[in-house]
Amino acid sequence: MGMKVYAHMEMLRREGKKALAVLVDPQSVSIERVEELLDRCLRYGVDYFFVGGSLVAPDRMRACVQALKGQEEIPVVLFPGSVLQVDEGADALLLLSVISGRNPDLLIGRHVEAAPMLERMALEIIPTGYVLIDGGGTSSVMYLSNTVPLPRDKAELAAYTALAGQMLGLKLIYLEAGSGSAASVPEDVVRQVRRKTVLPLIVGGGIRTASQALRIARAGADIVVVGNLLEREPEAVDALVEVLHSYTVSFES
Ligand code: 1GP
Repeated sequence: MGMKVYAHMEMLRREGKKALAVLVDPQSVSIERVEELLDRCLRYGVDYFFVGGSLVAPDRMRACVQALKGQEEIPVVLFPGSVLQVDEGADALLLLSVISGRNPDLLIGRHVEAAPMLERMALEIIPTGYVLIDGGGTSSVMYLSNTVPLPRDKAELAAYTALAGQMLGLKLIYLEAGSGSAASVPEDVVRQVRRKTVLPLIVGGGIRTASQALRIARAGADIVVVGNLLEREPEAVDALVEVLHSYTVSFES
């Protein structure tokens, strides 16, 4: 892909197209497995690789990014669970601010710590408003971020949180129910965030079927993310790509 990652995301948004990102957690998959999954994702036409996790050692991060960068078709985007997960070999970095929470470290503290390192890297930096929505149960991200997710039935709160992020100059909104969550982000939350903001919108956590992905896309997500599904049932990813790529109606959102 010759285009910068964010320009590509904006283009999707403008044209009403939908995309699938697969999240690879370098701590939970071996390099041999990453290579196997990479082949599969190329065949299926996956749009982005997101790489990161709650707890990832830097050497595993590096090896995984290197393996995924063995091709040039699918951009590799860092989705870091910590400053230790920043790797120069990727194409872009989602610089996450957990705007659903009130932990100053995740709103500005870690960003300051990372700034001298990021300054020297050629990574494309995409400032991202990360909004945690209750997915049922305690997710790793909830525990590690030391924040309380937004309640599932408070779509308006999520919408104004995202709007405030947009007003602050963030470039992307990421609605997260948590990896492996029992329930994905409710469609009403996606819909209201979509209506209130103009930014590209990513939704992930607990998505397991093509029909679920389609409903979330129809509610206004531009990019749907799956992690567990790729690891546990990789052949199912094909149907998600298919359903999202054949989505054509652009003005429902
Ligand atoms: C990405 O955390 C998600 O936002 C991935 O969640 O592993 O449940 O697909 P799953």
